Amino acid sequence: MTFTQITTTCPYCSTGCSLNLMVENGKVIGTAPYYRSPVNEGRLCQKGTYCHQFISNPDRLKKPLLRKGDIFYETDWDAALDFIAKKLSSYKPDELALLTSARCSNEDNYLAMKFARGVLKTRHIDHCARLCHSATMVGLFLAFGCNAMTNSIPDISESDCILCLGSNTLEQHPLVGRQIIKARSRGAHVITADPRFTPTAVQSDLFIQFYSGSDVLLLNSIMGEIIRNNWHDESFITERTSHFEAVKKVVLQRRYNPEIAGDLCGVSPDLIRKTAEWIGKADKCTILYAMGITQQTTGIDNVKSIANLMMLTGNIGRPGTGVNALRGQNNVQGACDVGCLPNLFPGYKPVTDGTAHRKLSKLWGFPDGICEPHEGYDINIMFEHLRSASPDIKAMYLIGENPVVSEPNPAIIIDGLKKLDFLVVQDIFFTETCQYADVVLPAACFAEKDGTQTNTERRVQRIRKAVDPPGESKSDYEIITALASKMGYGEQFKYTSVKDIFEEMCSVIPQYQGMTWDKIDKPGGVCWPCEELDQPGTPILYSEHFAHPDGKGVFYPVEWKEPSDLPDKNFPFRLTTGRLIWHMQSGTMTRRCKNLNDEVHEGYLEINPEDAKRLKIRNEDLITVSFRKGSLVCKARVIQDIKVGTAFIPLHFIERVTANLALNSSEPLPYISEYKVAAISIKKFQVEKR
Ligand SMILES: Nc1nc2c(c(=O)[nH]1)N[C@H]1C(S)=C(S)[C@@H](COP(=O)(O)OP(=O)(O)OC[C@H]3O[C@@H](n4cnc5c(=O)[nH]c(N)nc54)[C@H](O)[C@@H]3O)O[C@H]1N2
Ligand SMILES: Nc1nc2c(c(=O)[nH]1)N[C@H]1C(S)=C(S)[C@@H](COP(=O)(O)OP(=O)(O)OC[C@H]3O[C@@H](n4cnc5c(=O)[nH]c(N)nc54)[C@H](O)[C@@H]3O)O[C@H]1N2
Ligand code: SF4
Ligand SMILES: [Mo]
Repeated sequence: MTFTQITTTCPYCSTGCSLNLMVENGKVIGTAPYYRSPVNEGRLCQKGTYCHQFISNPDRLKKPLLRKGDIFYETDWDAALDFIAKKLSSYKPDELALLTSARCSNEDNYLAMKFARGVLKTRHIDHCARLCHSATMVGLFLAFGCNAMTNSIPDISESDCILCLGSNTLEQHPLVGRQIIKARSRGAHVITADPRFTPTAVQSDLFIQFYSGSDVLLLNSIMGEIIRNNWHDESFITERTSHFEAVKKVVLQRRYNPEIAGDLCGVSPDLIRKTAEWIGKADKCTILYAMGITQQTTGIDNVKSIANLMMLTGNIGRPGTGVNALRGQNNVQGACDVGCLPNLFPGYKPVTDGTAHRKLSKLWGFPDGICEPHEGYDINIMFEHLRSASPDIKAMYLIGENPVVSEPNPAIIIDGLKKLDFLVVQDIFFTETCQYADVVLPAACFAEKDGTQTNTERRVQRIRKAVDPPGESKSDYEIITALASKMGYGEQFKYTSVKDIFEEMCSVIPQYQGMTWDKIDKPGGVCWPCEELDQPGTPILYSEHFAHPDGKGVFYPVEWKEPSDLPDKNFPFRLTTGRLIWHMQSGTMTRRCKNLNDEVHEGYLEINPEDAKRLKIRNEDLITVSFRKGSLVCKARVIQDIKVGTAFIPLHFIERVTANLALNSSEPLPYISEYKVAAISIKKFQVEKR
């Protein structure tokens, strides 16, 4: 019997906790704490603790599958890759689209990006960051010149005042949540603003239970109060920022007075005043935000407004301060860094930047050049185009994405996937999306490959191979390399190890240029920017200047706009969707972990007892939920924690597919879907009589 422990990074959320995988006779049998990471210091949440259960789940894909009619047949790699190579070579570059995965390593993503732009020569590459933090990418870039989380996870415990706005940190980033508790035990004030009384709200000193979609109203009101009381940081504003006067003018308007704004938000004006006082008087205040802010049609405005508040109070560039936009998936930060975006090359260089285009072309050495220097389609536009009668996208290659469950309108997505002439899906399980593929390729999971991933605080850390992949499955970077070779580009994908890929990747990302394999191999890895070999990395951004050419942060005046799908007489409730601590996204992995699935295994709708009583609905009753565009049936969970007039459905269960039917896409610029506000009606389910 052999027994080993391999240290690696958790495959679920962007917190990036380190853990040990316990390996017995070539099988991962459990996890054990790894104490030397500054991120989690040995602690794990439930998902990390039980991650071994999906690794060895018998449902794992083990062989490539080829569709014939309605049936999939197992095939070998040679036959599958020959077929894919032949098909993909038959399309023009602009007819091809590729989605990479925020669940995969940096090296997987970098190679998939190089494959798309160099081999397929397509501009159409994207991944799920679009559904998640695209509002942050635009909003923080405008305000600060760079869109990353400003401070580090351990740093949060040094704050004197923490505002959790649209982040259920204790459930969705539990080991970031631990830092909130640490700060609070030192005496810090914690404020949570959320329509639901979440586990994060439980850990707070002040809870603002406001209506979803009223964030700008709340933030402007807080800023007005801070300015009226002279709690703003004049020297920071003068020395480090521009355009403050425009914001001052907006937030001092009468409509943002705590009385008026409070009424519209559904909260008492005293709560707004208290929040303003705590933030205004704190020496070090930090804000944590996530999907409650970004997944609205006004997402960019919300983000700009957050940036305004933190610049107004001088809470940028010091320990315990900052705008901490908590990323979602384990490697969504990395997938963006390496350039899996339709408008940006590695290191956030615009694809239209001639110098960046020439540099990449030269380094990669494709004799027939790379993709055109124009922006490609993002994931939403790809699917939008697939709605037309004869779509311009003919073939898609999806790596570790499950759009049938995750995108806002599954009927449209399924219809679009069916219209494709050719679809490849590369996953570790046979997902809802695989059903529409022509070829399904079996990928190795995080425990079966080496590489790096980048967490929410820009920390690049190692993942390490603990066991062999099941059956004939291969790591994503190996599959891409083999396919590139079949398509005649073996030379451009000649790597002897993952370290080779890492080194090439670092050479094209300025923020990673000072990293080496040895440097990131140590506990806690390295936070970017790390531009010089002798530099240790940068946990806190903007300590001296912002990333704009003039070094200044920019204030943007923002007026509150109503959400696009507000309740009315026929649809009187506001529905919001979100997550549970037990499950991850479309649930492909966590629903296969017994200990997690035993806790919650089906979807439901949360409703306040007051509303339930009026509708004569009891806990566990079946109910019909109707949207403007569809309906679904699920159980009711009658619970005090949700605001009267509001309802919540967790997104991890297939029931959500119908829930997503109702949700509106998208504001034009980042094109994000409004997953957080939709008008619904609720009634007790009745079997229709014939
Ligand atoms: N357990 C678990 N953890 C996860 C994930 C998971 O699936 N499961 N997914 C990961 C991913 S990809 C992401 S993006 C993150 C998301 O992390 P979070 O954004 O923290 O998660 P959500 O539950 O989507 O939404 C956060 C909160 O926003 C609130 N909210 C709803 N509407 C509004 C509003 O209008 N304004 C405000 N201010 N708040 C509102 C919701 O009630 C909810 O409590 O989590 C990551 N971590
Ligand atoms: N209603 C509603 N819908 C939402 C949201 C919401 O708040 N409400 N949130 C949105 C957000 S923030 C996000 S990020 C998206 C997420 O959307 P998706 O990215 O589609 O969600 P996941 O379920 O994480 O899908 C990832 C897939 O990767 C696979 N995978 C895991 N590891 C590997 C690997 O190593 N290799 C390969 N090839 N595959 C792997 C998993 O099995 C899974 O099928 O969902 C969005 N959808
Ligand atoms: S907090 Fe996130 S990274 Fe840490 S163990 Fe839980 S799911 Fe994994
Ligand atoms: Mo996300």
